[in-house]
Amino acid sequence: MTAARSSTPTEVDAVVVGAGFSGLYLLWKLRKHGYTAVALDKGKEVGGTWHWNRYPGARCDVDSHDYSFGFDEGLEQEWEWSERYPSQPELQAYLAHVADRFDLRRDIRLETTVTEAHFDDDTKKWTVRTDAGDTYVAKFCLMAVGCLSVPKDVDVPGLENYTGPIYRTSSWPEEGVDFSGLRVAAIGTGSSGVQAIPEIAKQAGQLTVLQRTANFVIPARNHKLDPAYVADIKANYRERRLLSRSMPAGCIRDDNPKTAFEVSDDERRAEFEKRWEGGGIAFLGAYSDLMVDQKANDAVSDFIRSKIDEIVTDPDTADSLKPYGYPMGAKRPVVGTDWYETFNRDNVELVDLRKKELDGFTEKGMRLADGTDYEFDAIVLATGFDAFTGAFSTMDIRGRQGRSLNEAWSEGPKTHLGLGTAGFPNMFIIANVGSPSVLANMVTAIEQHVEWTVDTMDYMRDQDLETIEATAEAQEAWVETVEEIANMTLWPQGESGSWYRGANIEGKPQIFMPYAGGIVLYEETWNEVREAGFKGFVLQ
Ligand code: N01
Repeated sequence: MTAARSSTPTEVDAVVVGAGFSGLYLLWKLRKHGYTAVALDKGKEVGGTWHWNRYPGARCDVDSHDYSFGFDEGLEQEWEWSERYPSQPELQAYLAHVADRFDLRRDIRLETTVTEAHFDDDTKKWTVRTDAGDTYVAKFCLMAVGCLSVPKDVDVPGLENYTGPIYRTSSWPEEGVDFSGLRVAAIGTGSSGVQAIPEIAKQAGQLTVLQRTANFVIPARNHKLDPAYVADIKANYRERRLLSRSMPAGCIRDDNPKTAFEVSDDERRAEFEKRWEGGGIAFLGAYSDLMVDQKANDAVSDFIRSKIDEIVTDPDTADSLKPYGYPMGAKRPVVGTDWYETFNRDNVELVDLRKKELDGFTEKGMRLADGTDYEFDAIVLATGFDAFTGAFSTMDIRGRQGRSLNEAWSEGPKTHLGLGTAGFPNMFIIANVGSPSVLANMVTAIEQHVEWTVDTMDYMRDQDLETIEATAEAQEAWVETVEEIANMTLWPQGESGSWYRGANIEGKPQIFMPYAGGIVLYEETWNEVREAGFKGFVLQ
């Protein structure tokens, strides 16, 4: 607990919780529209997810020029992305540059964790308190908290017995870690583990990878950007942004309109090969039915398994690395560099926890159920997040009549369009549960929400309205819509426990949280709601 900074409440129009992509854009937009605002963030620097997840190899898997703000032409033109996919240091530098360039820092309080946000039924205002002892009073409470900001508790048996250093990808030491010559264990083979493990393997003396569920890993094929390519993008940036907004994924992807079985086996294989060579998430656009038709999904899954056989020299290891039991894409597809190749290294061992049970961690390492002992000099955890709702549940958020959000969401998070929730007036949620968020280019999804939020605030100001609040009926209907759309796809399937539906956290209510209809349909829905006088919201 930090010492109290001020006891007198500061009154602003809006409190923004978070200073990552959403928080920064909100601050910029709010200021431009004449609102006073403050953004509160627990990090030492702006950047949100890109501040915390600074493990070796951390990188986005959306093209740099699309995973960036489109609100200012000067910013677009002056910023130089150096690689196809932006690395964490480059993204962190970009977001710091945005904060400086637009003088946003004067309204940002870093190393400040929001502990509570309470709505007052009489004043119709939110009181937001922080661990720094500050109190803010605001008409609007804007949740720019990110979908993956609370690391998942580690449920590895006996980890507390281990006395060596434990590093988490989600809060990597700023000074980095030197693994040279060390015996290292890595747990977790999702996007974070798949990026960190090949980098750690290059340094460590011996690396033991503990894998529970194998993932479908597509090669990234990251590379330096050609100046002529960049010049072309910059010359036509507006068109590119508009095109991105017209694509369901919120970024430009060469999606094939054909279905997987309307072509010959040879043509299908050639398409998969071409996309495997091209790298990245565009692989998912090989056929339009990969995420809706099990047979099409089996075809692409078999293709990836055949690639694993081609790359990994030891057949047992190859077998362990092959994912089964869920459709490709039902868990967030993973994009990696040298992931499968890493298991051909002499200093890397894969322990398949499906075949070799872990008895538990010991003071110096771990013991498998067959009695094999391992000693490690360090353990790396890449074990995921309490996604979407995690950041909300760490704060004491209370709406009308002091009702807590945790209680309101005890059966799972319910929102109308992902923007607001019944009983919590003037609390807007940015690109999180109930909206395209993680199933689209996050930056495009954030831009949509920030624009709609501030437009709504403008409307309320013009009409002299005090509150906006989702109705319980509208949010029940929206939760159903989100579920129905997800059920048209293969996303909700699979025994793998995806964080999309909270299945990676024991006891968490399982509902499919992101909206799977894409940003275009989503925008159409918002436009209809808006034109019908904010249907499903009560304004007064
Ligand atoms: O987390 P995850 P992540 N024993 O939940 C394993 C984004 N992201 O941080 O599948 C053993 O995906 C768990 O195993 P299992 C992206 O959206 C993007 O890697 O539960 N293993 C799994 O392998 C991504 O989806 C980028 O069986 C245990 C892993 O830990 C999201 O963040 C980069 C375990 C967790 O994987 C989250 O990715 C990084 C246990 N007790 C992240 N508990 C890019 O843009 C958990 N696991 C490229």
